[in-house]
Amino acid sequence: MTLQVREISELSPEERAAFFDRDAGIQDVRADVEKIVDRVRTEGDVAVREFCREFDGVEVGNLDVTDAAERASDEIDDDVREAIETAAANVREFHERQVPDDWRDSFGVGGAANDDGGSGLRELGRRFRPLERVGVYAPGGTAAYPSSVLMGVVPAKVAGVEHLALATLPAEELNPVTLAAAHVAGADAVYSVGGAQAIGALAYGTETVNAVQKVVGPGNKWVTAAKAAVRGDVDIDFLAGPSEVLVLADATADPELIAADLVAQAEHDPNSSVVAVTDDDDLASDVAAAVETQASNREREGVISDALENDASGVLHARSMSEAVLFAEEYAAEHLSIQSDDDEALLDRITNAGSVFLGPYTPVAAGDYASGTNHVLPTSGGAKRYGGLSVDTFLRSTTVQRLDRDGLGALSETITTLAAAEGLEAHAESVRARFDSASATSSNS
Ligand code: HSO
Ligand code: ZN
Repeated sequence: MTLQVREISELSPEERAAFFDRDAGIQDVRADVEKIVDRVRTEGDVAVREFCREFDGVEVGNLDVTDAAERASDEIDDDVREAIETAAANVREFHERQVPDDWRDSFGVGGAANDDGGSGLRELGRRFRPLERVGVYAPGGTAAYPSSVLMGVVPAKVAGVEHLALATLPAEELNPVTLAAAHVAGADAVYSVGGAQAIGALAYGTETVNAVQKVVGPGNKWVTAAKAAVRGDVDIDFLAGPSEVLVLADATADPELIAADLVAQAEHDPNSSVVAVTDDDDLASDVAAAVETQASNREREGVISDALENDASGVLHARSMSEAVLFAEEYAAEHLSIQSDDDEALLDRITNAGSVFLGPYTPVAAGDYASGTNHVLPTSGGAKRYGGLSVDTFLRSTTVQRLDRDGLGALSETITTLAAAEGLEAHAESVRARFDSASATSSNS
């Protein structure tokens, strides 16, 4: 496998589009997935068991394996348990910083545009309350990701979610490391079910599985299509596709380290995309060469080479760092690594990225596992519109207000004029009533 360095300015419109039109690839399974989800909704556990048998070749015994998760953390190797605990602690610490405080403040009585300094009260605020019931999906088969369990469960528990259910695909045996991660992270229930049927079970509930208000977490295209199918009946985080990374680098960067990060994310999935963009000719060819050498020595060489051959992967040469930044902005990568001795200045010019990694000692794998940031991030250009999993994902906000007589008086004309303009007389009347009725005039509060 040889990696060609390409000039950004010489890419054809189709080649450019291939970089930017990445998607979760769920179209071809959508119709089948809708049928699965529908049968789980109407038939419950029976359908869940049937689909686990049919699609995953697994005979599910007990669907509820919460007890097994409790035991698992005693059964795994000490060093793995300690690594889970360290990672969980760092993820918890970072997400605790995100918990917003409720607040209430007094604003000027006439409104922001018309503050006459009067004495009336216009008190406004916001409060945040956790969702009560959330489901986290974690792949648990051959590609089991205990780290994704931590990334879903820990922030939800930090937000205050009372009942956190984890669904994970049973392979021949449940992955003990995934189960232990669920326990360490604080999951309240663990269900042994994967695939689209797991999402249906979490969304609608079955005899065994409690229905949740929101389903989050990454999965294969069946899982992602199922999240698309239940969206609306329950909330979801977002539709995530295969992992991606874009490295923005200049002549000061180390090509071996860039290549290492590209190969690392390429080992996730044959459809992963990995890109390096630089204004330096020599660095571009050194990165391409280093990727080839490193990729050929890896256990997951097959997956890696498929990902490298993806139309949305490659080493690109830009005529300037400005051109490179524009490309990165359009790409809107899940992970953006900036390798330059002027990285903060480049970061200032970036808006679209799920998670940013600065400097030679900050590999993407640090965020994947243990530094504390979340690794459930927007792929496929989603970073142009939303961010990754955070404490906010598990909260709903409510606004609160109180006006007094003078406060409402200062706003009454604005309200009644707009109400009249909308033809909503009763709205206007509800304001006037405060000043007409005897009870309202008896007090000023
Ligand atoms: N890079 C993946 C997360 C992951 N990496 C899990 C290793 N394990 C998506 O951000
Ligand atoms: Zn990764």
